[in-house]
Amino acid sequence: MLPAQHDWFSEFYQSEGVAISWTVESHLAHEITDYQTIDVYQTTHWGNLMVIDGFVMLTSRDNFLYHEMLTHPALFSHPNPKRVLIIGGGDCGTLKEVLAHESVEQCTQVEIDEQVTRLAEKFFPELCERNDDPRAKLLFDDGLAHIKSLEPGSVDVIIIDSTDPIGPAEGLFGPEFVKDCYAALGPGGIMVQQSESPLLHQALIAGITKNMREAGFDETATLGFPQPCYPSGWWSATMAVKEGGLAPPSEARFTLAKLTTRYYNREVHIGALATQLGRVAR
Ligand code: AG3
Repeated sequence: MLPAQHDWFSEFYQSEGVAISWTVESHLAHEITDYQTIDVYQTTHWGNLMVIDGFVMLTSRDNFLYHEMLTHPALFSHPNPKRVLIIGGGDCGTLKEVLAHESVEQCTQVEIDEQVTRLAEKFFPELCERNDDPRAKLLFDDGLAHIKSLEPGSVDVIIIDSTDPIGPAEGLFGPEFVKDCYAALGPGGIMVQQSESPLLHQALIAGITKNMREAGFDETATLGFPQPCYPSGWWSATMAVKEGGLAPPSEARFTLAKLTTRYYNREVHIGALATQLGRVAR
């Protein structure tokens, strides 16, 4: 039962004429950093809610969908992912999923805003459980500059877990960054990028796909998945492979990985590829 009087947080997604709201118990944090404004709310039904510049980043209740779908299809598309790079991802939910793969020897996370991680440690501790894993390296730096500093061919999988393509994340959606990712990846390397809503952002998805093709990637695929807390409730990840194809894992490989996921599994992976969202977007 809701109290008669309650406060609401709303994300107003003006450009699409839609908003989504949560009833909130309290406003846990409000920080203005060098990059953005971060708020955390305690909601009545969705656990904690993190908001950056008015846009919802995650809730305790449904973030597993996004983090699992951004991570596992990409890692399983590589034959033996050892060196993983996360650009953004400050709440550490993606890092946690990456480290569930035993093949991974090193996972570097490059988040521009340290405060995102500090607030995640405080208000989303379940996502930060693996931050002390010896394979994890947390850097607070500019991802655009970091990628340029890498040895060519030194990474197996790059995951771009960013905000919307405005503000500090804008360059992460541009052609130059995609070319830099291509150079940093070894043969068979995979890049995956959170690519917004298949319903609302088809032009953006088409642009990401075009950038990937033009950078030299052999194959691309856009995987859709539900994400109730984001505009339209339907979200996507766009993957690309440097030399090779984007096949789901064999049953044997999936079973051997012993993942404890809540949404992702091999059939979901196959189904997400079958939706051919990339083709719809083009
Ligand atoms: N990734 C944010 C996706 C953008 C959400 N957009 C919006 N609410 N308008 C968040 C990072 C989670 N690890």
